[in-house]
Amino acid sequence: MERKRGSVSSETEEYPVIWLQCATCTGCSVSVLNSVSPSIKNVLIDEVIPGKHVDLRFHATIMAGTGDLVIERMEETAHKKGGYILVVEGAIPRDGAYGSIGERNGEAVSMASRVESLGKDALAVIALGTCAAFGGIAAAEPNPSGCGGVAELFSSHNIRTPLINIPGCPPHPDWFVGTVASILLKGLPSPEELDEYKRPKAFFGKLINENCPRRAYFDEGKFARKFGEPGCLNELGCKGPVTYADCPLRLWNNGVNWCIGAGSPCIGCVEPGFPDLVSPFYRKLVEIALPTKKEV
Ligand code: FSX
Ligand code: SF4
Repeated sequence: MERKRGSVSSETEEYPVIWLQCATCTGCSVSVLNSVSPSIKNVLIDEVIPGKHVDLRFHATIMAGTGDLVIERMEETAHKKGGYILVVEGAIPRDGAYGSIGERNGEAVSMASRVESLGKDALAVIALGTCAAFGGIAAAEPNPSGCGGVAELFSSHNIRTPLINIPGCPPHPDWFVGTVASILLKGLPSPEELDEYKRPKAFFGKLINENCPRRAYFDEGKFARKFGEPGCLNELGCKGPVTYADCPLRLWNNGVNWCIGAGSPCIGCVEPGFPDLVSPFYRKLVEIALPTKKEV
């Protein structure tokens, strides 16, 4: 008999996903759960791409089960080498005392050990959010827990599983859903489709500054001196000239607005080194030595 769940049939190709939440504020999950088109219900219940379905097997915030049962399910899913996609949300504390996910033989299993063991056998890993991609807020000075991103952990363990970084604090839901849909549709992204920080160029290919609606003010040197004034927000600390993301075109909250539209300077939340390198947020960019800074 044909098995039906949402619009998913027995003919459908299943893509198991294990989603680990490490040192996170859960903002990344909240952002993706607020995806509007498609809605998260459609992503999880229906076929995002005809004939292909995302089978979310483990996600601590939204799964109904708890305890050994869900850990067993996660480990079962991971038995098939290359048979699942791993999503990592949040930074990974090097010191296991700062975070664990489940137990093995009565002993807590550290987040780092989970990401390492699940990461090495995954088909691909998506580091979702700036914390998972580059360390982010969790890795800000003085970083007592030794937090870092997935790439850092992988390079210290020589893990070569394909990695896609989708930074943002939080990331836009479209960046995640669009990346997953593209993997289902045409496989993993080629190296040319990712930038030097493994971010999909489709979403992170252009500087905020290039498409900013205040760009004319920037070119004319008309700067806001106080919040609420018209003008370019450069003097108020805008990091748009060194930040790669499509926020000015995509907007947030289903197209309602975005940071600069609401009068706030861009804080560079998708860039490696956020937040330390782009702090103080409201200090003019030229006064900060940024390794990623481009001449503007
Ligand atoms: Fe970090 Fe994401 Fe910012 Fe929060 O998981 S990218 S602090 S929105 O939740 O990890
Ligand atoms: Fe827009 Fe900021 Fe660039 Fe000014 S500095 S044009 S506000 S992105």
